[in-house]
Amino acid sequence: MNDTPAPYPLEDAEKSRVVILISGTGSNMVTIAELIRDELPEAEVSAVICNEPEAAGIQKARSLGIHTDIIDHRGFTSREEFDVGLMRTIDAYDPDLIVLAGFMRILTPDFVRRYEGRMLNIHPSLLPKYQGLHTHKRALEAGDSEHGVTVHFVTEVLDDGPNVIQAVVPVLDGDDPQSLQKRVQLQEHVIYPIAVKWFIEGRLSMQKGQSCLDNKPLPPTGLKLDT
Ligand code: NHR
Ligand code: GAR
Repeated sequence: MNDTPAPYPLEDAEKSRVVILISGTGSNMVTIAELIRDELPEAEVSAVICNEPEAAGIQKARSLGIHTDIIDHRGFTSREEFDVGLMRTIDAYDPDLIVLAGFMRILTPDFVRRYEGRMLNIHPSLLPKYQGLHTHKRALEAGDSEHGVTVHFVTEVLDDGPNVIQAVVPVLDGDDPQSLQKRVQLQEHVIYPIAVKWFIEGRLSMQKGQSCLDNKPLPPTGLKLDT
């Protein structure tokens, strides 16, 4: 990884390699793949890996000319076996960064430890609020006036790794989980590319369990964008 632009086009072997894990629509994957294609010549998306054979994101990755691997978790006898299969596939690409983009399987401690410090996730809430699933419904039921989305480093405990960046959105009268999700997703497509760019440029790191930008600790919320 370079923090100064190369004076000549990089050979493929010198590029930072990114592997993106998805389970569904793949809209975050597309924004990150386009960012890397258009703005980060020093990086490449080596593969998109998906655990859902029917996911719409697989075709989107192929249309972008990205290699895809499908690893259906139902073909494994346990979570551990699935994660071993996933690790083997990932390691074949020797990635510098692993991006969880709507990846819906909880990962085992052995898996997370292997990639700690180089695995990011986007979670649709203002972490530490609403870890786990159904975040939009939970924010509405709690009567929150604000909701949002967080990019964080992945650690062993679900949705608990240090925050990198957050975007806040208002909750509006008449919102349902779907309308709120749409507002949040627009911000996902803003903040995830920022975090990935920082990482590829060598500016973002996890040090002693904290997210650091240019070697300075970020606040516990991560960088906070208010919209
Ligand atoms: N794994 C670890 N160890 N740590 C994290 O922070 C992780 C993780 C795996 C995935 C993404 C995540 C989120 O952002 C993520 C973060 C799936 C579930 C879940 O309950 C929870 C959180 C996240 C992803 N999955 C069910 C399971 O049994 C399956 C649900 C389904 O298939 O729809 O794995 O919130
Ligand atoms: C995103 O909204 C992401 O925040 C959420 O899944 C969606 C995937 O959309 N992640 C989770 O809920 C993790 N538990 P996408 O496939 O279009 O990027």
